[in-house]
Amino acid sequence: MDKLKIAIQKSGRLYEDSIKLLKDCSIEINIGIDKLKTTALNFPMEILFLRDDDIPQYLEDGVADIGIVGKNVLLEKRKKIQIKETLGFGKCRLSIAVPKSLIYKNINDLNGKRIATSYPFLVREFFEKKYIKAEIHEISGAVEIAPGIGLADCICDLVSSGSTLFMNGLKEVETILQSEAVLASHLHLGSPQNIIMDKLLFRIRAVKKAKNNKYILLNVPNERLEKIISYLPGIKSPAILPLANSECSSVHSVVNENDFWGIVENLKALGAQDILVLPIEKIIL
Ligand code: PRT
Ligand code: ZN
Repeated sequence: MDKLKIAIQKSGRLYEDSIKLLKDCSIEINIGIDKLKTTALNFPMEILFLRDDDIPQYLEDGVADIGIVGKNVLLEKRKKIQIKETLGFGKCRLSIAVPKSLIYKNINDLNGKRIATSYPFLVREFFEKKYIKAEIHEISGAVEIAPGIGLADCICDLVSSGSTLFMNGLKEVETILQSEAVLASHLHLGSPQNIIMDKLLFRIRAVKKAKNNKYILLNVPNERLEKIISYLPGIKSPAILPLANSECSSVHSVVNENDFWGIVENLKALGAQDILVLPIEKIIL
């Protein structure tokens, strides 16, 4: 039977979320002890566990059909592969940081500096666009210690909370790239693999949409119904159900996470009562 081969990180920051994404898509997997590869129990999929840096090459070669990898790795490696979907986890930014004591006015202050990074291609591309001439030193790990040991004047590395920079006496001055995990694919998938990938993408989009939305139920005095409904989006429009108490109705709707608190405050101010908020597992439109 034809299977779709998906490459995910063997261990590290993207591992847990990648496994959870498959689980949220109702794909069951048994992870063996050696954790090199495994087969999904209820979906035509084989899972390969790899180092994240190797995933773009495997995708270009077609050893894996699709893979989950940080956009930062994917763009740095410059392989011929295609991004199919952003996944909303593994969020970080690739930034330039300088010692706190350095007075930094603008990007021209980087001219003539030595910069340590594991992302030489992206840094070079950024500097070329900004007409900055700097010396790029490629190093593979612990980039943040480079200025402290005299290896470089500044660094370019991934940042999420900023605490690593802070602990190493550095400050973030320029952001080169906003990154998150993406699902990428080989450029020339066979027809069965394409069909399976589309099925997976359909599930991933339903899961992503559900994560960004909440199901909301509220009781509304009938005389306020019209006004309150004007504040509620819903997928098509809110549902209204009569209550045993004929003076009130129950209103059901779906609200985007980003607008949620603003909408709830308005509803409350307009007289909505007993507001219940529930997570949504999947949204299929
Ligand atoms: O073993 P393998 O090669 O597979 O893994 P790895 O060690 O190369 O990568 P890993 O697991 O550290 O990261 C995998 C991916 O997670 C990255 O390619 C990014 O897409 C994403 N990601 C998200 C991050 C971070 N956030 C992150 N904060 N990757 C690394 N960091 C590091 C950063 O390099 C720095 O050392 O965390 C430190 C900064 O974190 P803060 O919170 O102190 O700012
Ligand atoms: Zn890596």
